[in-house]
Amino acid sequence: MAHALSRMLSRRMCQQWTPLQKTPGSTSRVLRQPAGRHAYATGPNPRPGQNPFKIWPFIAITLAGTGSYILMVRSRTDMAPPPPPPHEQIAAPKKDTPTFSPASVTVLFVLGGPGAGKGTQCANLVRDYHFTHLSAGDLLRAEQDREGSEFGSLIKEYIRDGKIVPMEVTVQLLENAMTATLEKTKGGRGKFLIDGFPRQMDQALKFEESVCPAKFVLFFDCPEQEMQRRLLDRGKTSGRSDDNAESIKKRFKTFVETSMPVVDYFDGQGRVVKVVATKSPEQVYKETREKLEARLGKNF
Ligand code: UP5
Ligand code: MG
Repeated sequence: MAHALSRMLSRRMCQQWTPLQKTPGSTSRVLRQPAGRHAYATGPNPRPGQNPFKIWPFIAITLAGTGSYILMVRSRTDMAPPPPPPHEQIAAPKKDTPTFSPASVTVLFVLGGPGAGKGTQCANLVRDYHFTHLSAGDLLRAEQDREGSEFGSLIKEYIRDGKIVPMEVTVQLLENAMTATLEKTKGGRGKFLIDGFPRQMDQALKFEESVCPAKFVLFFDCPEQEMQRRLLDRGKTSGRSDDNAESIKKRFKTFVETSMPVVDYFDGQGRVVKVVATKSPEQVYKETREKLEARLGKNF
């Protein structure tokens, strides 16, 4: 196209060009172009059959114009706001009332540091009291391994670094799991242990506002040294990407800085049942049952 354009331009220029003439009556000498030579041509005379016009200036102008246009379009694209990250795109619309009513659905949050024994004690409560156990960590690991998940690599990175996965993902996974469980029960009644969640204040507020208010938090209190011993021991066989010294250190930091304020928040509302988690699993369970019965009655 550039070639055709330059040919057309050079043809037009040929028609318009008039060789310099000596001005009649003028005394000054006018530089006369040799025959067949353009006024602005600087190179040697063209050979016969050779196009005497320089087409490069026109090509340069055309290219410069095209380049500026591309730059202008690009700068406008750069100015457009970037699309929100995928996890924000799945955020459920803000709701005025929670999906599940606490009148028909009982939710206990189960919190405690990494390795405090949350999963171990939840298994006992499921066996004896028919709770449905939903571990946020397990749901995230399942989503991470699900083929085709758009959050797989994001979850993998967050868990390895002991960071808290963006709450939109976790809240949605929990709500989906609760819905699926309740669909199977007649009358939609359910008792849930939500293990390892909420780990951050915004998660707590979001869940209670849009999914279901919790009855209280069951908190397993265990010192770091004991939790580290348990996790390193489990890490020999668990295959969990975060059961190693480096990840454990990061998990502890996140727990102290981000998750303990959640426990303190519920404690300030009189909504924490605290259990000492340093003894044997059986002893910890005994204390757990006693404290839950005291709070909920014998047949909770
Ligand atoms: N053990 C248990 N009780 C014992 C006892 N009394 N005496 C001696 N040993 C005991 O137990 C851990 C180990 O200790 C086991 O070997 C057990 O036999 C032994 P377990 O019951 O598994 O403890 P638990 O508190 O459940 O430890 P876990 O490692 O699961 O806790 P985390 O809270 O770190 O893990 P979770 O799976 O909840 O989360 C993992 C990651 O997911 C987080 O770090 C985070 O990156 C991500 N996440 C989010 O981003 N958002 C969420 O909402 C949740 C998780
Ligand atoms: Mg666990």
